[in-house]
Amino acid sequence: MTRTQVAIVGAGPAGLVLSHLLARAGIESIVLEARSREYVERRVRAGVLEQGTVDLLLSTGVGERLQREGMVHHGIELRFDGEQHRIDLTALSGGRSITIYGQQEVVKDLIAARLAAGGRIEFEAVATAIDPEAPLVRYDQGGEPHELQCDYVVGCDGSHGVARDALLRAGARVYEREYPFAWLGILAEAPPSTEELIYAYHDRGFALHSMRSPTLSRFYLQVRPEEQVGMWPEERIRSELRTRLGIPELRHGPILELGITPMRSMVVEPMQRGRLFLAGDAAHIVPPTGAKGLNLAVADVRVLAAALTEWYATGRLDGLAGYSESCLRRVWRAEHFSWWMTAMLHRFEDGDGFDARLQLSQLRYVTSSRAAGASLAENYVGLPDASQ
Ligand code: RFL
Ligand code: PHB
Repeated sequence: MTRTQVAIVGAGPAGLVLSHLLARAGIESIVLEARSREYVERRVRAGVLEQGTVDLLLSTGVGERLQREGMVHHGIELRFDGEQHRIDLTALSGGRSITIYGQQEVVKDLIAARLAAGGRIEFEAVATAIDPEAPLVRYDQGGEPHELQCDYVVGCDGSHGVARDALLRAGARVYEREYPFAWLGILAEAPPSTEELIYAYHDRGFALHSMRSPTLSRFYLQVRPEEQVGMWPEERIRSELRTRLGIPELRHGPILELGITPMRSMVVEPMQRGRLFLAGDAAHIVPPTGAKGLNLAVADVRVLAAALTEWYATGRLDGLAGYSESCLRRVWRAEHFSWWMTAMLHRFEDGDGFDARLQLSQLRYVTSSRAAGASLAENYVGLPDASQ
């Protein structure tokens, strides 16, 4: 049996940023992570960091490599019906921008910083049960059962972890939607064929051209949810990307990673009961079209770290009591934006073409009206708290 102040389940961006912020405030935590360090450092996921996320990492001393290697982008491109349009994010959002820097790089930087500061992350430690009353976390590591006692438990273990179920058993409820498609994610050793991200609406389905570095391209293709990666040989992927993105001369190279992700929306309300809190994907999932998931995870733990710091310093509970309400405003704004981007850019089963005509009309509107473009831009770069 071990004891700490805050038990954190999950070493993704939510758990690691929380542990980092708490340590800076002098609060002790232990992070339990089901997978190995190598596995979490290699897991390819998100790539778009909002300015607020970047600012937090920089101002708390874990942004040195991010500042050196991250690619600052001031716009994105929308392609549809043979047309190309740039959304000038910076001009339309009052000077904000996004940074392209792989999620696994953020995770690597945070793990290195925590371990260098003497922080404790237990890898290959699988949480099996959470008692929100005690509170404590039971976990298995090295074939042995263990118990971690604490003042608070924070579930940062994603939507398939144990914390969400513990909160639902304690009376929280879940709101969910599934979409009738998935994304095939492709990481290729090829220089990007574009300077800025391209979101393409096409008769054959949505496609996205993103990147990780000057030599690594990241692509996504809309596929049916039941499809398997084996149905996508390299030549089929390349041909589909060329067609949907409208780039006949698309640069290609060896495919390093391939995976299929179903698309869904999910919110748990409230995000807290007693001494158990949820943060990040454990509490909410957005379809990745709005690039919001990682940014929401960081926004949650920023609020939680401030509330826990207040509690340990003064014994005041206001911050902790307001955690869920404060996070859910941002979460539902991001849920709406992600659903809206998804609905605008993907092909749906659409008998007479009514939906497609609505989508094209919406795309023409956001690319020709300054007001509509500004709405997309300010949501994409991240809204200030006062607007949510
Ligand atoms: P994570 O990163 O899933 O971390 C959860 C951790 O918990 C561990 N775990 C457990 N540990 C101990 N015991 C258990 N019982 C456990 N069960 C699970 C897991 O091993 C894992 O290490 O959640 P977190 O920290 O909340 O972070 C959320 C983000 O990872 C997620 O929202 C983003 O990746 C979503 N996302 C994107 N977000 C963005 O902001 N911008 C993007 O451009 C973006 N693109 C994406 C994405 C997600 C994608 N996929 C694969 C879902 C693109 C894709 C394709
Ligand atoms: C990515 O680079 O992985 C990425 C970019 C934009 C999105 C989703 C994912 O909307």
